[in-house]
Amino acid sequence: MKPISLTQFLIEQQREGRINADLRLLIEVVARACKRISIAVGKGALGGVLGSAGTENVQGETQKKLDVLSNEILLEANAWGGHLAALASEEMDDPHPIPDRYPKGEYLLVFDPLDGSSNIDVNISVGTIFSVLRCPEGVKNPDEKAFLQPGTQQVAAGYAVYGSSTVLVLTLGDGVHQFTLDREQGNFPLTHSRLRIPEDTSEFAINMSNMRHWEPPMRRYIEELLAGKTGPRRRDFNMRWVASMVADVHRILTRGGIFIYPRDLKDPGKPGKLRLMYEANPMAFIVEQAGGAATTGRERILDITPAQLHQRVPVFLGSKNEVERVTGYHLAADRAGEPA
Ligand code: AFP
Repeated sequence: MKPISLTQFLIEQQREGRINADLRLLIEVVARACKRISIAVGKGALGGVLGSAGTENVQGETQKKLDVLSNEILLEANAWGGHLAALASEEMDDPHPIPDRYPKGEYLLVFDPLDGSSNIDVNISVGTIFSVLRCPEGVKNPDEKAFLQPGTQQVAAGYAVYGSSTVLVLTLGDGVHQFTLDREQGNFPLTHSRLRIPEDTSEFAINMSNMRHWEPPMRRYIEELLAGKTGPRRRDFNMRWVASMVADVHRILTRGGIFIYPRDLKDPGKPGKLRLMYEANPMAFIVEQAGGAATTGRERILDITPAQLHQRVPVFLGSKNEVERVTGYHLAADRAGEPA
């Protein structure tokens, strides 16, 4: 049987009363923007888009030409449709208002236009991550405060991976679904419904080069995994680290695993590398919807009320039993009053 397309899937969701017409349009527009980004990424050196743009984003990170282009594609695609009240991007200091010449809608769109961008120039998978919130009632001109809602308030989240194929993974709060871009037809057929992350895993993803900066419970957990069959876990574990969160999370959704970017003490003022609103919240929503778990090592990511748009958090997500175990190690160390 021919798979249904993203458009058909969304129409069915609307008929079943899960989404309204504006949210359907929003997801369609984001998917179309991802298709354009996928084309730009796929051109590589031929598109003249590799390399640095010579600018820095709000986090002080050097922007790649494709970071800037992807951000522009998402802004332009979403500004005029009438479904959004405002947008916020990892690449912009402040929320982006909808220009007055366009109608405004009830949703807020938050995105990381090109995650893993340090991998662009070396032809390794990168992606786009997005999250959709409702604009608080009565707010006509949403500022940063309107966006500071816990992840439990997300009405949709998803990501695209621009890899050997382009996939779009989406949750509307009722399971996780995967669509694959058909490059000839230009549409996104549904290729996997209701993805499930196995509860147990023997695969972990972490940047081990930071080990000397980790907190003791974090070191304990990884040392136990590394000890393999002869250690307390009594089995061998394998490690993978793409350094594009989208690609690492996609692998975990496909075959299980745990992804960790812990707090480290290199820069004690920074509670982690990854951004709560652009990376951790949408991925946590997706992972929980697929039966996995997502914490900061201490609390559920989706329960955090953000204090700032560009806030960072430690991230532990994926196969439930491993996330619960390492979270348990952190909580036990806190209870015992162990110094960090
Ligand atoms: P870039 O977008 O700057 O490449 O960062 C990617 C990322 O935010 C996330 O996608 C990776 O999991 C993580 O950083 C990789 O961080 P390290 O370079 O410290 O391993």
